[in-house]
Amino acid sequence: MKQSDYDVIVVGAGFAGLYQLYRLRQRGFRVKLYEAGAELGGIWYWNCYPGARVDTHVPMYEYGLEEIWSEWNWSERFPGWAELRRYFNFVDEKLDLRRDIQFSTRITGASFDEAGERWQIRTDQGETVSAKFFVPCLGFGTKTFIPEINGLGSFEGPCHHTAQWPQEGLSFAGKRVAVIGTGASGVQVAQEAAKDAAQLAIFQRTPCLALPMRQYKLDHETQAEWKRDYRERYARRRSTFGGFDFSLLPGSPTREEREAKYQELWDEGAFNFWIGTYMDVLTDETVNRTAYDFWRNRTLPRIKDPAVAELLAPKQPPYPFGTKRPSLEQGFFEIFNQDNVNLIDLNTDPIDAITPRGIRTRDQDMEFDIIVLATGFDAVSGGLTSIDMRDVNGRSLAERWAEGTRTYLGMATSGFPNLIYVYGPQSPSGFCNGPTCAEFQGDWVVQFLTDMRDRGVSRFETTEQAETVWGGIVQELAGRSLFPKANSWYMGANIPGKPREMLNYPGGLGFYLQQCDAVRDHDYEGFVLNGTPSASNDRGGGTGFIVSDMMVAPAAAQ
Ligand code: N01
Repeated sequence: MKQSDYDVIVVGAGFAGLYQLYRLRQRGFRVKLYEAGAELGGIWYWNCYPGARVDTHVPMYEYGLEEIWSEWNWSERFPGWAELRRYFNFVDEKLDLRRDIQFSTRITGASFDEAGERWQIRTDQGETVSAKFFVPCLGFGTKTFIPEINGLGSFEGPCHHTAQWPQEGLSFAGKRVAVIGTGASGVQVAQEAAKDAAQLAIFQRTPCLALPMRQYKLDHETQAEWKRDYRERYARRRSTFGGFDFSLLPGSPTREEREAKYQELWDEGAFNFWIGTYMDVLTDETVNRTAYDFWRNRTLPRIKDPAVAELLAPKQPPYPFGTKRPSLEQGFFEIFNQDNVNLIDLNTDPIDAITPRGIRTRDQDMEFDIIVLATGFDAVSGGLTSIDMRDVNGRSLAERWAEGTRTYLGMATSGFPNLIYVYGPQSPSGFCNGPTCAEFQGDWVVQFLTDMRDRGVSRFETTEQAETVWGGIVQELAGRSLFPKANSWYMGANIPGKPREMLNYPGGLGFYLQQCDAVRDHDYEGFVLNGTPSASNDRGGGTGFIVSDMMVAPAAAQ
């Protein structure tokens, strides 16, 4: 067994982890990053299924670091996974990251050694490494979800979850393909399979209210022109709801104004129609219905068979529009007009079993060559709880969160000193563009760790009281929105037995960062440093927070 010591162990070579490595190294920390995949990219290493592409428009889904963007150009408005991998390699070339990364190594467990005030961190390679600070940057989709379906292991052909796709690829050409699940992954993989599969069966439980992506090619001249505004666009991300260069709109427009705005957002494509719309769409069910009807009226004419159209775009909304994350589609609804594609409604014809040759539902016995499980993730918290991480009393994080997630600022948990995570539960995570959070939340973490070191703090820990206050704010904000009305991964509702709770801070990135900065400005209120509560904790340990009005009224920051 090898033993190595670092100032900081970072986990995950996606946007957040690489940013931590880069910035912490600049501050003089001795950092090592561990990555389970064999290459850079995080989610883009694992999700290499046909059709996988980002659904955030250029130039939002990249670092706002001028040394990177000034020299990098994309080929499309929504780049595919292979181009994203090339981007990560370019970032590595520029920032010289690899020398401090150990690939193909999964962190399996960690415990805090009170005497030495260090984390002891175990890997699946039999190593134990020690670090003063432990910074998991796991993203929201580290832990895949595969439902328990009778006979799943008995299928004789290839059967893969979208996030565990074979690195060498798998062609659908001429094959009989089943896709289970119609979230963002299912929509993308189905669009691709429809092109050349002999037969494609799409198993749908809940319709996906997918929006037109409006993809287009990009040339260098266009991007050179755009780059004149990149500094402002990147700075603007900080004050928006989702970390994009647009945000939710305030106000109560007239019916005509609303329709005109919907049309404008619709034509723009990307996520504009979702989180560039009026805020009241996400808080008022009557208003929400106008957005749903707008979506349905434009979607129905694209599907020829009225029975299929009713399944894909039902008269009654399956959930309030936007409360499950929409996918951005490229001809998704048209594939159902093709002879090689059929839709199976799992509500009326549920899966009975997976068989060696295919899938048996209540009414049909179908043969397939390939089964695709596009069934999503134990999102946001599942990555953290799947590490056997122990608190100072020996209890695992999974046990501690069995009844519900408890965090302070979505970054720290009591009983886990010197642990701070990026893009975690109760931070904007699932509502926020990944690279934006990686940088802005990431900068806060880097400053926090730097302050701890420079102040000689060898042990920091948050308090149960601060967690209670923060968790209350997150759930209170969620209660003002329509998000709790959907069985989404935002609510933990896609995983059987997982507590139903809002897993992401729904007040918007702008407000979130204001809260974090206020905590820093109040001597890290809500933390205990070297055994001494922050001088501000007598304000109540976090009770001084402003409650974001992002979901109820126009935010000043907009
Ligand atoms: O997962 P999902 P995803 N039997 O949880 C169905 C990001 N992403 O991988 O809706 C049958 O959204 C489930 O049905 P239901 C993005 O943030 C981004 O697609 O629960 N079906 C649903 O249809 C996204 O939101 C991109 O009723 C079952 C599907 O499986 C997030 O990842 C691309 C089932 C799961 O959908 C997750 O998306 C891809 C069962 N037992 C993903 N269990 C980009 O473009 C679940 N389902 C950047």
